[in-house]
Amino acid sequence: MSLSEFEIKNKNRDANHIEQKLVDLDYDGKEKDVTNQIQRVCNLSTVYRDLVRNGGDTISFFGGEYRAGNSPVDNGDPSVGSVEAGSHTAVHRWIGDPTQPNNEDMGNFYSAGYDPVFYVHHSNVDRMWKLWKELGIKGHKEPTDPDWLNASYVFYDENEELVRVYNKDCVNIRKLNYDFIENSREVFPWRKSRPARRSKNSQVEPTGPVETVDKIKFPVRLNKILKVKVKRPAVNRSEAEKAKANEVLFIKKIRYDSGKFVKFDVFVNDKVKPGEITTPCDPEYAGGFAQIPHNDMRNMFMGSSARFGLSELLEDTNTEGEEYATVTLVPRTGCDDLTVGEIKIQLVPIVA
Ligand SMILES: [Cu+2]
Repeated sequence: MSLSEFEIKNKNRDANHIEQKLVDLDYDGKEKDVTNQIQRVCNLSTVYRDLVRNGGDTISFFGGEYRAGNSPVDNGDPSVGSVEAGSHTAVHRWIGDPTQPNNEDMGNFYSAGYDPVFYVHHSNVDRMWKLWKELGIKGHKEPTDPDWLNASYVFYDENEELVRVYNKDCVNIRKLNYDFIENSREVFPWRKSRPARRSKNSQVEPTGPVETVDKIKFPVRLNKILKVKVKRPAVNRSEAEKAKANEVLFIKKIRYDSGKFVKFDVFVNDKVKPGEITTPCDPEYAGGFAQIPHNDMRNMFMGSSARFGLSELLEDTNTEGEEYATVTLVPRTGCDDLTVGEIKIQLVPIVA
């Protein structure tokens, strides 16, 4: 029996996600039982979170610095970028076929490029970079480190000639003779999708004592939910102070098996009834850390870190005046042997 064109095209995609199904930009490998309408609202909040709340400075958006000669494990744990760990990885996993041994094609580094949708997806990631730059937010600045600007890659051009392309050549896409045409402001509904402020009436004090982070023996394994109190560098900052620095939660020294899909979620000051926070629309949801596997690096542990912007989250959860933030890490997929080495909150200056 020969396969139809439709079957061939979708052979290595998740069969449950092909027709009439809205993408879940916070996908963790499990289906959420929500209507398309709710999914859309949550997706808009996820894009807002990736581009605004968690992308407040250069490193938070792009990720930390990998230097030549650093090993993948003992590398100073450069952080992952906000879009990369968020909606970008969710789309890879959502399209990849879970019945294939390594979630091919899109769900694995080595095979993602075999699926034509990869190029559409990554073009959109490039577009998100352009949108981030043009939001007019002070900390949204391109990297200026010469090591980064002068890093280069070799490609074949349309005449099959080898050409060397530098990062500095790609910063301004118009120099590359392309652009993304946006029809109207209406194409940015996510700009208005900051999670709604929690009403004070709906909040309850969490039950049971929660340890402060200095009492925790790190590294800690994320085979179950971890809840800790973390001291904040300042409380009730004025608007002028907030304009000078973002308050950022750092989850550092994350060690994970790079042969597996991993995702854990981070909640801050979740004062709602247990089990009530389920969607990215909730203001307590700081975001997730997700990575698709490298098939050829099975059993190899990688080091990484993640950053989550807290300034708006604390406003939206009515907790700006609290000395400690309660940070909850919820393992979703592949976290049985994932460890976290440090959790802290710091002010990150906004470079004008
Ligand atoms: Cu990708």
